[in-house]
Amino acid sequence: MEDCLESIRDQGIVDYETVLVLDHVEEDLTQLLSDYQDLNITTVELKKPQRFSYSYTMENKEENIKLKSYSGVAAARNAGIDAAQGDYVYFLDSDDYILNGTLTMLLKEADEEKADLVYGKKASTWFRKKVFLNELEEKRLEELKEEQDPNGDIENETKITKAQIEIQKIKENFEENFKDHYQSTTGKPEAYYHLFVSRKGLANISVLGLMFRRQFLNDQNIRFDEDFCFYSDTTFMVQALKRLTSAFFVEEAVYVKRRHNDPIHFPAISQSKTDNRFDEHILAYQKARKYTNSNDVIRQYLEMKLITYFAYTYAPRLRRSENGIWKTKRFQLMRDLVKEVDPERIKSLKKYKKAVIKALMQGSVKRVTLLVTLYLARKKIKKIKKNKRVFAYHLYHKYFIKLPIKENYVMCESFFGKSYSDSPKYIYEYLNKNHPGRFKFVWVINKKTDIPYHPIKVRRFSIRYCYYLAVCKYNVFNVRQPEWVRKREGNVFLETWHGTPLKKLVFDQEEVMGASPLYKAQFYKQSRIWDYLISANRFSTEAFKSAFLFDKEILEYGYPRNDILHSEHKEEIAAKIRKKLNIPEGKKTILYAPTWRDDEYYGRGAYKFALKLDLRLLKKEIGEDYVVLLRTHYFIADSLDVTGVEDFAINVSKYDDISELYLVSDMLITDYSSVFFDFANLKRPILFYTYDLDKYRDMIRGFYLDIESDVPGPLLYTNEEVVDAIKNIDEISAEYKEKYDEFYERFCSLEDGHAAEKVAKKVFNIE
Ligand code: C2G
Repeated sequence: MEDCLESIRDQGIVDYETVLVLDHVEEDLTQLLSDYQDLNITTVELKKPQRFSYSYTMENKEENIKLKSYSGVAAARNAGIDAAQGDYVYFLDSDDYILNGTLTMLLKEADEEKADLVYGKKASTWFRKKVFLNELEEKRLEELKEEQDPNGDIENETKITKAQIEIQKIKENFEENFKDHYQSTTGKPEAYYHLFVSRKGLANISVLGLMFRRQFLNDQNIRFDEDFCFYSDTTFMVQALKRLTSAFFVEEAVYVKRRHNDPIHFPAISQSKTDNRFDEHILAYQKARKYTNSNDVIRQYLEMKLITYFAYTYAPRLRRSENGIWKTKRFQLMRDLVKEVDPERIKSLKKYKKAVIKALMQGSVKRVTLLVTLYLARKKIKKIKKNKRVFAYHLYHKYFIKLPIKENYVMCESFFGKSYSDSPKYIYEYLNKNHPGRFKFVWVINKKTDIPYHPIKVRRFSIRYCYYLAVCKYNVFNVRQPEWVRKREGNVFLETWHGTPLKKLVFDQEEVMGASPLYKAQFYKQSRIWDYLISANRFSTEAFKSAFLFDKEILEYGYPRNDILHSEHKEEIAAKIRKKLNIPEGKKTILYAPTWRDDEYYGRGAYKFALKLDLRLLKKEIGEDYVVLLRTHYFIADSLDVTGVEDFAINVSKYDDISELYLVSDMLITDYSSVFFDFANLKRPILFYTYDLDKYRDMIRGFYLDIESDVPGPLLYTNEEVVDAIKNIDEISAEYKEKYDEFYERFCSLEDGHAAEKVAKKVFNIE
């Protein structure tokens, strides 16, 4: 809401009013209203009943309409129009905002042209204003670079042509049907295209980003239909588009629609779940159609939208549906509606669409089902050809999941099959060492790796992987399972997770800047199958509860992966690893292990990383005494370049188990990675190279701790500071001694080298 109000303030316009419509707001708004006094706010309160009734059905329409009058988005907007006193009305939802200059530009155009409607562009984002503007600026700079590139592509031109062709078609239709009227409809075909034709489905037809002349809405008596929850803009826009005499598009005026990344706590209206969306959709279609006549271009496009809806949304649903209503009442209703469609329109359809609509008109549920089955099968085959994994998923769902569960089979996976490492490794080794033969193991591993105790090895997403995923009783993993994994009766899913969190996780993150904006919704679904979750300390337990909305058993036992750091053989193990890595005798070792940046990626799971540590400088300054082990996060796709400093920097990014690397490291440098919580078990010095702290903390993630006061080492911002700190490491250790001890007590004191044992006993039912 602050982004919204501030974006109004930043417009720099003087003569305006803000009508704030309160739809049963329970919070006290006194402070907010006083903070934004300069916005000339008038508040309008909607009265009872409390909420929009979602129980609307075609059957008992009358009764429901009475129930839900004066609440919901349609009622709110109507109340806003009624209360408004200015010349123009602009609708702004409280979770959205507008870019600077938007209202000024729209107003100028409206005044100059005496227009009924002026409208701008609609941008869509997952982010709050600060982040969005920052992104926009970065994009602009990127585009500037491209413009200067003589090989830059000319793709945009073809896009414009497509829109122009459509607009031309609409113009011709206008000329044909409304010759006399056409002179006075400046900008109307363009508005038809932008605001109606090009909007996918009826739900995307919207008044956001549009500025109407208030007199026009009042003269024509155009209001939002309060029967609707999801589709109230459809009939409004059909009426407005038909009746307006002029419309103007201002490209630079931008309305920013903020998408909701957390449908669990803050669903957008479009994300709310209801069974009745079909009824609303159809009613919106019917009502909108009533406002058009047979030769109307809008009717033409409305009918096309109905046909598309039937072919690609309704028919697949009909096929899957076990609910009689889809095959009887609703099917009949669709049939009646399609029968009214101009036959010429149906003649012009292509293959699948034409066939399926004909089958509908004949009233044959069977034939529609057959056609859609064939259509979907063709689509699936195409998908399989493109991506073999789809076949494996298909087998999983269709066959493997129906096979009996293998009671003593355990599937283990670490970091998406990228390595043999982390807590799953240590639980696996504990079980094999102490209960040989009791379980059979399957390891998910995507590369050639030696794994002791001869497990079955499978590649992630292969057919064998899908098979074992379906039949293994136990599943031990440290990140997430794919969204399509089902929990079967008898399955036990142990999520070990992979670190004590400094950076905020999932539902505690305000923004989701990673490659998958639907992360929160996906995470929620994926984490519902977990039975147990491991935590290394009380702090993590609390964080996981709120971040994962996890309410099952949390095993606060310490991390199995840290057992090795408390092993009595750790010196011998370290000596072996030093040899394996060719660390020169007599040199001390620094491990540099930074985390990933959510906003810099090539695609899902493939993130960019630019090394900001100046290896040449480090080599020059400390190369006599030290070597550096460079270790990127498992998400990083870029490989590090150590040319010229090979004798000083060893790239250990492909080394499987970071816990082993801790053992050979005299010092850790990290940034915001959870690695320091684990490394602290060794009580060795830790430095934080936080060159992008402000951006990372304030824009990208947010932290659970105050990094400036709670971590056991100094924050360093430049290479020179890093060099300096390494040279003075003894003084730093002394300076941080007390803080380190407190830190250890808080985060590491549960670790006693027996976490794997405790977890195994609990989860695998071993006495
Ligand atoms: N890791 C690694 N090398 C790095 C960074 C991380 O091997 N350079 C491994 C460590 O085991 C680490 C784990 O990946 O504990 C998780 O890495 P983080 O950098 O903490 O990032 P993320 O994967 O986002 O994990 O609650 C855990 C974290 O806060 C989230």
